[in-house]
Amino acid sequence: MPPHHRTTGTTRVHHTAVVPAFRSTRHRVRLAEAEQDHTMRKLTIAAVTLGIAAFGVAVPVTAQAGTGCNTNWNSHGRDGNVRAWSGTDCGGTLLGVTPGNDPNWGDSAGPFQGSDANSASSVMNSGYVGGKDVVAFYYWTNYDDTAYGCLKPGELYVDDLARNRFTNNANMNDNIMSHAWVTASACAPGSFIS
Ligand SMILES: [Ca+2]
Ligand SMILES: [Ca+2]
Repeated sequence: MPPHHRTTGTTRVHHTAVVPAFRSTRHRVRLAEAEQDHTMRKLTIAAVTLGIAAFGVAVPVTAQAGTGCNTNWNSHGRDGNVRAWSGTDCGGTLLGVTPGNDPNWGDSAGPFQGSDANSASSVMNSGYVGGKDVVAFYYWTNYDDTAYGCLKPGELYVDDLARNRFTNNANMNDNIMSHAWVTASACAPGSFIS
């Protein structure tokens, strides 16, 4: 028997006083339940939102590990080469692939030619580790060391060169004219790109 029926003997006034109080309690319980449901929904929504936010954040954070460069890396792994692309995230045109050097990305010889100069927006170092395993990218031709940026093999790749500057402070995007394999010790502190 519901508790409000255990009012036998009490006055009508008391009874009517108890019932609204009881209803009120039930109502509060329902409200509390509804509130809990609502809270749960909000938590669920918050979790979903957080998930989306985390995903959204994860992309830029691992943008250095962009999907294009990541996919390209996985297709060959460490194969002894340096690569450069006209677009960001190892996209656009693959300008060149080589285990060697090229003193002029704008001439008609070697792995990089013609319009390859001043065009690269992403680069990859999948060279073998040890010795001259760092790729120095130069602002000028002929490995002019007044302006360069060094990419370590452990960095794997730079998916957007616009984040980096040569040692002369020029932005590296669409500005590389030559490259050479060098030792890490040949690169100045602060010249490493990522
Ligand atoms: Ca470009
Ligand atoms: Ca060349």
